[in-house]
Amino acid sequence: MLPRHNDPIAAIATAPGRGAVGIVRVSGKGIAQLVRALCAKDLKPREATYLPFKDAAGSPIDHGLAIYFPGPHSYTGEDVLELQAHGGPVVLQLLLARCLEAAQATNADGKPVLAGLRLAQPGEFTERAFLNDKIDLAQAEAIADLIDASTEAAARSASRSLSGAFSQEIQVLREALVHLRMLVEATLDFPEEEIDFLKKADAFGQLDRLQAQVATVLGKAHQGALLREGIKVVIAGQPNAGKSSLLNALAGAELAIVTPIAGTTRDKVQQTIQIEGVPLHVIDTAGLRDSDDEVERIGIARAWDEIAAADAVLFLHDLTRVQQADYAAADADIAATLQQRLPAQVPVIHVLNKTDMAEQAHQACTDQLALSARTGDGLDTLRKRLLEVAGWQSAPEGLYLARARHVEALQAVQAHLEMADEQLQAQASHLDLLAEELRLAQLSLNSITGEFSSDDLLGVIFSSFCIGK
Ligand SMILES: Nc1nc2c(ncn2[C@@H]2O[C@H](COP(=O)(O)OP(=O)(O)O)[C@@H](O)[C@H]2O)c(=O)[nH]1
Ligand SMILES: [Mg+2]
Repeated sequence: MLPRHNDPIAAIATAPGRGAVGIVRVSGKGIAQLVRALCAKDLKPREATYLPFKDAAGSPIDHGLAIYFPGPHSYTGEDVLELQAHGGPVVLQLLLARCLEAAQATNADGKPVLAGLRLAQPGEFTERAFLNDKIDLAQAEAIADLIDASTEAAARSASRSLSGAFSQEIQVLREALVHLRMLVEATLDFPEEEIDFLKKADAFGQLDRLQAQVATVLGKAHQGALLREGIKVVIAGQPNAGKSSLLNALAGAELAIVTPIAGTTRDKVQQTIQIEGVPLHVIDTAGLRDSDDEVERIGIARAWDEIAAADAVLFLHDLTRVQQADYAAADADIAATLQQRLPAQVPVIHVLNKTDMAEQAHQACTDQLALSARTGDGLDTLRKRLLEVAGWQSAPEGLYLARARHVEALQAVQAHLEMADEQLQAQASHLDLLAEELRLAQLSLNSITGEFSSDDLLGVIFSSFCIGK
């Protein structure tokens, strides 16, 4: 464990700015003396006590509630003190400074009241909770995800992950995997009987069932990751096709400027909308055409950058102009470039806009959608299509929030189990290779809940938290 994990830490736990209440939090091993120095009395564990928070000279900074949670029954698993004061930035800064100062002061035996108390890094309280086995890594991530949740569905699923629903499923997979590994490792010690022994012990069936279970969990994790991260949808097309109008219609607000003048949109405009709780980051771009205007050209280059990073592209066509030869030719050029620049798995949805102006009702073919950004006709079909493209299967009950990291780890587990399966099915099975694949599968599985995680990974995860959490 890094030495910094032993220091006592302090931080303002509430959001910066003004609020009715603000909280300063201290965590460390053996902070009872600091509690006494700050509160001028011993506090009953986990009970709120109303008292003055005094500065070194004895005059009150504020009055408020102090709560002492002796470890291990606390958020971090260490001793924790929470001071609830009025939520002004200056009051809280003074209170925080007072904690640091009181910790440095020496007591009767000439030692500091609480040696080494320092300001906490972002996420450090939660990191301690993880290191002290109060929660596993997937739950720690769920705390940040709950705080960051942008939709109700995301918040509810994060809360389910936090209470351990996701970790529980990983645990079930791990037990099945460990069982199979024990079987294979035992067989390694008795090479004569090898494969017959494994057959009798139903190793084939166990591996099959495990693969099916992993596939189910992966499916759910994928949905959970979608809820957390959403997908990036870029609207592209020629000038005046109605791209900005479509963004506005989807967002239900006038975000992008709409005019009949070609080349109005020069820089990208982005808005996150939600459909059934799934966040979609929709990006309106400059119309694609050859332009002599320097600013517009930069806008068009940016549009192509956005398109290259999209999860899905809405390619807009203006129904009032599709019959014109030069318009159709320019659309064909864009389509060709799209095909060149986009990875094969990124879907392009062709959207025929301005149905309200089209002379005859337009029959869209299967890979096309017809709508009117002006009247809103056909928008619902587009929304459904976007959810399909995102891979959203309308929320199964009990969904938990997951991260791309979890999905990748489960995919790695799946790949190792497939290789293990190949070894098992092979004419001349190499049991040592089989054992190795199962071991690697378990390492990947463990990385989700943090049974095995490098300090680097922990650094990345916890540094994205807010300070005081
Ligand atoms: N009739 C009709 N006009 C539309 C529709 N969508 C956009 N327009 C008009 O087409 C013009 C260009 O729209 P805009 O959204 O700025 O196109 P962009 O250049 O692709 O962003 C504006 O005059 C819009 O009012 C539609 O669905 N029906
Ligand atoms: Mg525009």
